[in-house]
Amino acid sequence: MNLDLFDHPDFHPSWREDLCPGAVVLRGAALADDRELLKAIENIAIQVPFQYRATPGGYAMSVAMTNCGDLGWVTDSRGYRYQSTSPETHRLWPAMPDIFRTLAVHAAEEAGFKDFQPDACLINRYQPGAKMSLHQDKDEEDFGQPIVSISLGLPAVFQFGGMERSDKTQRVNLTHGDIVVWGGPARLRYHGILPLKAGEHPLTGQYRFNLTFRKAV
Ligand SMILES: O=C(O)CCC(=O)C(=O)O
Repeated sequence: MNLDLFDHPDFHPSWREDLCPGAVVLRGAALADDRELLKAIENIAIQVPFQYRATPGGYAMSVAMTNCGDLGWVTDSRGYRYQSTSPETHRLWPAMPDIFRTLAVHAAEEAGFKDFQPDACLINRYQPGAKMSLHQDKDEEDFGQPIVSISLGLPAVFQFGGMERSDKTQRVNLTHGDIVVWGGPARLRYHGILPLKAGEHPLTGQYRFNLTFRKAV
């Protein structure tokens, strides 16, 4: 690993909140990079526009998605999966920008997960009313690697539950620049996002963006 590439002097979460063993919110940890992250999202979306996908059961998702990195997460009638190309353009996903990888690796390390090697970054775009139902991230091969999730734009309520869908959930308010990391004993916890409330953010307008980093293979 090239350490220079991963050096990030501005990485200063303002404080950390532990959700449970293996899960932490690093408040404000992406703030110093917010404009660069948003510019990179815009660039990626020009190459591979956001899409509203359908679950294998045929339900339309309210969150629009695109990807960058070696692999992208997609869903359709054939199931949930990672693939190296966009189903729409049939071309490789755009490369993961260095700033994405650097931030994700730093956040994982700060949360206690050394050597995070993300090969997939799902970019979620929420408009008012969009939500993500409680789910587990289990399409990856190695649950030893954590999940790093960056919030930008409008605030959202993150639901963080247990190992069963029916377990009680914590409600965590996520605002612009927050990073959530979960792995180890928390890696398979259910999580989701409640319907986004309308608002206006100075950098993203009526949207919330989320970057979710994972090692898929
Ligand atoms: O938008 C978020 O903060 C969570 C996204 C998420 O849970 C996912 O992409 O699996």
